[in-house]
Amino acid sequence: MAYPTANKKVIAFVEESAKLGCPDNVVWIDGSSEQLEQLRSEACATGEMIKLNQEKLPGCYYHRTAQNDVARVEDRTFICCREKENAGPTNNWMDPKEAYAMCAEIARGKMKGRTMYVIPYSMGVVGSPFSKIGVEVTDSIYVVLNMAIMTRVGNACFEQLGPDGDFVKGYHSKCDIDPEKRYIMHFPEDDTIISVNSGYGGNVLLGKKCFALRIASYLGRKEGWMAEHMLILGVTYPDGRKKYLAAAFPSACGKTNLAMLIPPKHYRDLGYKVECVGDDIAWIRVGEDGRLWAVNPENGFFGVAPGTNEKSNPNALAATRKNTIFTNVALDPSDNTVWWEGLTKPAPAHLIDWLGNEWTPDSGVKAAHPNSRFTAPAVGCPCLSDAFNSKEGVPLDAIVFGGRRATTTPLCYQSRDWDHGVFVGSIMSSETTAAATGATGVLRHDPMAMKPFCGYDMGDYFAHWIEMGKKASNPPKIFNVNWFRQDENGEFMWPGFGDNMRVLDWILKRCENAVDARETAIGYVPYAEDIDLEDIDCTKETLEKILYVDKARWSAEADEIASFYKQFGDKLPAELKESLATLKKNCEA
Ligand code: GTP
Ligand code: SPV
Ligand code: MN
Repeated sequence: MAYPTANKKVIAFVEESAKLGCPDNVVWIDGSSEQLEQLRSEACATGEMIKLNQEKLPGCYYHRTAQNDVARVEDRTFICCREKENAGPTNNWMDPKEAYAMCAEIARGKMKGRTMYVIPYSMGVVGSPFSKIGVEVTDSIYVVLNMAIMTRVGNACFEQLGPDGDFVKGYHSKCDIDPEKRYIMHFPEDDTIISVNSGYGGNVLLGKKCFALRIASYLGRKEGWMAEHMLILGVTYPDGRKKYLAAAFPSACGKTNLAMLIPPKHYRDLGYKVECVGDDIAWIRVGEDGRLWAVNPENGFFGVAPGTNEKSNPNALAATRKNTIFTNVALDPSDNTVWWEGLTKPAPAHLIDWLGNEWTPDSGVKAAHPNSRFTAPAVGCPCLSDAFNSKEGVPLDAIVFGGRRATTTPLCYQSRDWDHGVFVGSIMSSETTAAATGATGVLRHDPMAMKPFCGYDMGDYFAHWIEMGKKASNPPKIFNVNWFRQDENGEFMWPGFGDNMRVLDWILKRCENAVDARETAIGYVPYAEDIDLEDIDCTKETLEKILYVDKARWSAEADEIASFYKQFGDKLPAELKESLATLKKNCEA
């Protein structure tokens, strides 16, 4: 057959993949709207997707995954490098030979009766020196349509690749959606990903977590840049100045919401504006000016649906009103639209839940799965930054870490310097969420929000962060935030969402030395009077409580960190050991 590329490595990969999966047909995705429209009709004909109300939700579709396949499977996700040691203590590891053989056995012949689609895609603007090309083969139309939203798909990627360019190979097969044979395997030394027996987001949209974080973090260390689980946002000041920050929060801990925040009214009236560059992933490198520059390699948002509404995140909601795929939310049969918990109050009287069952507010179960998602094109987001398509990205003034902590971690604090900032990122803990399978609400260490996504030894990753700080002559300032402090009744003490602007404001003022701070055992903490409280549902007393640094708690935290750090052995950078010793000492002083 005639191929849309002369790249022999691509052709060999596709031929090999077809030999393994034995599909009835092979279809090359060219990125044209005709071809995608054809696939949408096909998916609707088989029931794989449902076309929603095209007047209210033009271009929108609905999909349900299998009941056992609703989130990332961290226990079945592996880094398959030749030396076990290089995967580090926080990753699952399998010998690559063994992993290839196991996957081949599982996937062999499983595309029989199906079509194999070949998706050429670019992570980052096609043609940018910082972008990278991937080719994913898949037996799922749902994956093709999602990839066409989340990445830049089409023949332009082959042009970019040329006759002998290298790319990241991704093999995805739904196989039988057998949870016992579900594996998400990464071969960083071979630029290869294999995903079998799943049809859910992060497990199968291989450009996202698998490539843009796990493989890319490995490449970044080799090539001197960073791939991070971070949103990127820009703040425009009344005088027209623009500042950018990137923030790493674990899955379902507020990245999409912060990236698209709408400032409180009095900020808007003054002319403040927040713009979204990215909501999940940042690729960061040192610019010629010695600053860190960030691009968002994605082209869409794979966002958490529950809790998204006109008040919490109108920008995300607006993005989902057109050309969006909804996964595992509820259907409203009265007008063929979608619903999820928190969208409207009260809930509609009758729905079809994410499992396909009749649902009423008295059903006693959630109508939408807690990890139900929307896949929305970035261009649909009203606050999308002009810098979204910029090849060089944006220069970072601040990096912000943050987790879901009911206690201990204050609303905000600043690290003393870059190395201490790396320490602050490395000691992140957060309560688990529905974004991954397993229990939710369990506190666990999640350094830089990368525990599930670092493609190599986390100790080496910390060292790479320290190294990047040395390479950048003018690196961003590093902060930590916590929107999730709870009172005795388990209620959130900080209103969050748009009001987080007040904390961003303090952070950016700190970056220009425009506001003072209190030096504490853990770093610089805001004085309560420096956090804007105009028109907010939070008293100064509450603010003081969530800014308080409890030395006894932090002393216990330091002991906990020491035992977490043990597993990294010699790989733990001396700078982090020192910061830990300082923390312990400060807490005892
Ligand atoms: P992933 O897409 O999984 O990486 O998640 P994310 O980090 O983008 O999280 P997202 O913004 O989708 O928010 C996840 C959940 O946190 C939602 O239920 C939000 O309602 C909630 N949330 C986000 N921001 C805040 C906040 O400032 N305060 C509180 N209390 N909840 C928040
Ligand atoms: C996350 O879990 O951090 C996500 C969703 O962004 S997924 O693509 O499934 O990983
Ligand atoms: Mn994420």
